[in-house]
Amino acid sequence: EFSPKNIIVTGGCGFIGSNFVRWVVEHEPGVHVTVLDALTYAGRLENIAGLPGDRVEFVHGDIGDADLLDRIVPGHDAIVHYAAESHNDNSIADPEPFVRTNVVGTYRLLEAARRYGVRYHHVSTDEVYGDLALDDPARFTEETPYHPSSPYSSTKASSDMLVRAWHRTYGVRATISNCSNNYGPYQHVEKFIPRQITNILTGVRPKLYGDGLNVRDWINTEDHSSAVWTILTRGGIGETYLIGADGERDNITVLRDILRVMGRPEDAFDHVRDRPGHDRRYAIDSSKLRRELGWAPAHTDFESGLRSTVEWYEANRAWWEPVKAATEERYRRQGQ
Ligand code: NAD
Ligand code: TDX
Repeated sequence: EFSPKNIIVTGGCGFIGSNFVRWVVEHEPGVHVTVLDALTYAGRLENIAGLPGDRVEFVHGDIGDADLLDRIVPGHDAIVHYAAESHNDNSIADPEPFVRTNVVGTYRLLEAARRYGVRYHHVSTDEVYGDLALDDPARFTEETPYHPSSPYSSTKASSDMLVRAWHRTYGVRATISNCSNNYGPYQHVEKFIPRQITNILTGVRPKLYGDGLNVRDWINTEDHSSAVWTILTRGGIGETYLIGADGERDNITVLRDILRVMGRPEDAFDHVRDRPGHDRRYAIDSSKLRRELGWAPAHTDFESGLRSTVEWYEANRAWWEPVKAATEERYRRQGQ
């Protein structure tokens, strides 16, 4: 077992990265975290506010800054790489930052891991596998061929390929995880679940793309964090693990769940323009991770997870209200 004491978490001020930072502080008392984050529109220092200063240090910077990496990487045992441009709709409107951060940024981090002999864990997505048909009984496994659809997923697929090559060619001690759709607190209001919750809270009708039959495989962020820690400490070097919690649901069902939890009629939403190239279905078979590393999700009751997520957005209006109007205005211009 690998027991890192000093880790760098890139993107630690975003939705999932900040959950991982809080998870490590809570569960691994001997570990110090350096958060490296550029604080883009998606990164907020308040996402890691209140954590003890002797456990978490914040460095404001870009993963693409090789000189900065030369200054901060030495002395760390591991890099856990979450930083990315993460939203499909943004990647369709303007792919350039996705190539810069997801591809070139990952390249810079891999080079730093190679120079300083640091263990590297790469956080990726199930979207690299493309999509499945609604009536296909198959789920993604570690052997599924890559077939990304969007600018976002193609840049994540590219970054996974770089990791594999840097492991095989240069011996970088790397692992990769590909996780399904996350939900929970601190998720940006551009994403499906928080967008609809905050629409309802601001008197706007929820917006469903296309027919709403697209299926996503939902996992609570807490379970993603415990899985990444498991892979970082016990995963086989050079291995890939799929992370998922058997949470397949179509979008219209999720939306009706949100409306019901929030006491609204189940048909109080609008159908809007579909996402170009919209993936039909994602589904994860996470049996390798469960069988080989003994991981299991702890938050498998989607309805109760959704309820606490709704409560978090109700109780934390000051967190999302400042960015809500501009996010909706961007969608409105796209007919969504
Ligand atoms: P997010 O958009 O909420 O956060 C991204 C974070 O990265 C932000 O704090 C941002 O400031 C930072 N960042 C962006 N560009 C940077 C750069 N060049 N240098 C340094 N920091 C930078 O994203 P998220 O939803 O938390 O996703 C985190 C990771 O998990 C991503 O790699 C994403 O591909 C992956 N992932 C997400 C999901 C999901 O459902 N959201 C599922 C599977 C995998
Ligand atoms: O307003 C909306 N209406 C709607 O119907 C939005 C924002 C989305 N949708 C649909 C599109 C998708 O089928 O809901 C589904 C989920 O959409 P997103 O929240 O944008 O997530 P998705 O595109 O599935 O990608 C997410 O999961 C995989 C993350 O954003 C990625 O970072 C991750 O890799």
